[in-house]
Amino acid sequence: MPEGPAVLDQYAKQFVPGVLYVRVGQPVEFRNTEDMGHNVTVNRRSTGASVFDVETDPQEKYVHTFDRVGQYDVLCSVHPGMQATVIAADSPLATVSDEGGRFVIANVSAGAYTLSVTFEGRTVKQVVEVKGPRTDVRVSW
Ligand SMILES: [Cu+2]
Repeated sequence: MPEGPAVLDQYAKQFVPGVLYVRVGQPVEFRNTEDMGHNVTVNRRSTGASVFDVETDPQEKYVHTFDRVGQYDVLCSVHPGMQATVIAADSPLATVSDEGGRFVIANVSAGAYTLSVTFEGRTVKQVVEVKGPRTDVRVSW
């Protein structure tokens, strides 16, 4: 479990970062660090079920701890263009790629794993066999 909360900020009429990976049980601070009122609406992507819906006044924050693995759509009901994704996982073996889609997950023990990759709402899974200190993976999209 990472130390401290994860942070999803509202700044310049955007959620920053656009994709946030958190651990189940890790507090997440939804901050508003600009002088403009916002809202945070979070829905579970798989079902559309509402998780919470709160106003976030300037310089305020709302803390939520996700207790279920899954992907969550984050919206601001005040500004229709504002959106983000929270991915809550119960494993440390997760990361967010760079802009080129490259990623590194360190300290993975040898064995067979199912790699799950999500991009713009679509998820693909493939089996990965980790055998040595470095395993290169190309995701079949
Ligand atoms: Cu907003």
